[in-house]
Amino acid sequence: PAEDEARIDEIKRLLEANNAVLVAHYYTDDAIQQLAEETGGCVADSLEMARFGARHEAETLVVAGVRFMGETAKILSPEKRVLMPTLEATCSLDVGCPADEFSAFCDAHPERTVVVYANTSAAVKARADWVVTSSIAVDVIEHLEARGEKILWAPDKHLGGYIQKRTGADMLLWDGACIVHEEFKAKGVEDLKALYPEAAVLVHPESPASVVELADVAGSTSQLIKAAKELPHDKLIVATDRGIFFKMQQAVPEKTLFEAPTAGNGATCKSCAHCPWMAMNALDNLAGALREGTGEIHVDAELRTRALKPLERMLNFKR
Ligand code: CIZ
Ligand code: SF4
Repeated sequence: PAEDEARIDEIKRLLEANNAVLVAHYYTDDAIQQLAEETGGCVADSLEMARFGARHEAETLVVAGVRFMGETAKILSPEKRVLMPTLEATCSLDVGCPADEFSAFCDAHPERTVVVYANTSAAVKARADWVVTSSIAVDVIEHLEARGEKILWAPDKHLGGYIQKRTGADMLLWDGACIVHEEFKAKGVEDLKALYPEAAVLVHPESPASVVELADVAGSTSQLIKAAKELPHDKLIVATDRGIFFKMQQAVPEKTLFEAPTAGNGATCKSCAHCPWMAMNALDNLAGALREGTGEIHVDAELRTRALKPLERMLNFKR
């Protein structure tokens, strides 16, 4: 629509005028991902978003995603201004892991190495020995397991259980879940697979174990896009936020992508398989943030120093 065109032009002008770069997550709207691509920004998972933002020489980072992604950017680049289209965009994993309760849980298990998923607040990261994203989690836990360490893992129990199975590590799990991935149903995937037996099943391990078990490939968003390219299959059933279809379809224009069902009867619904918080990022509030400097992320200096350590461990980790 013409309205969107005008907004897009305005955002392009504002990015330039502010020496700003747009960093967008795979789960944001197509229009935002496309804008990030067209303006020299990046579209990525949270690990690559963090790396890109930290390396880029722009004075302002505009992070289209959810709150923890903006916080991570600020922790890694305190000298940069970090803006988000909205500060209301949170994550059920972050909300379900309050820092005080989490800290008490850690205190009760002092012998365990604390590994937290990136989808957490700065305060929770500050209590951790390691931060990991889903693209690096298995490698880091394998490394810690080989050193004989016992793990305390938070907050995603499905991802934690998956890593535990993959690595055999001794992991104590916090009871959190992603409201988007938790809705995928094994029965729905099986029914769809019965219709398209030649299709491969790609699953993000924030999904329940019963769904991950049906996967030809389980992995992070970036790993699933890579798998879409490498697998010989022409049809792919994909269990992760449908926002990923923008980049995945670009990567495999000739393949047919199916959204994994969030109901046992094979039906999908409009609000399922799409994160309501990612969906809060829009052209309007993105333009507004740049125009008015709203949605700026601040992280307390002392908290930042503590949260930086486990984040840097992740960024410096080599297999
Ligand atoms: O589900 C999420 O929020 C993901 C996949 C984040 C990430 O690591 O990119
Ligand atoms: Fe959090 Fe799930 Fe949304 Fe990702 S998709 S931001 S894990 S609620």
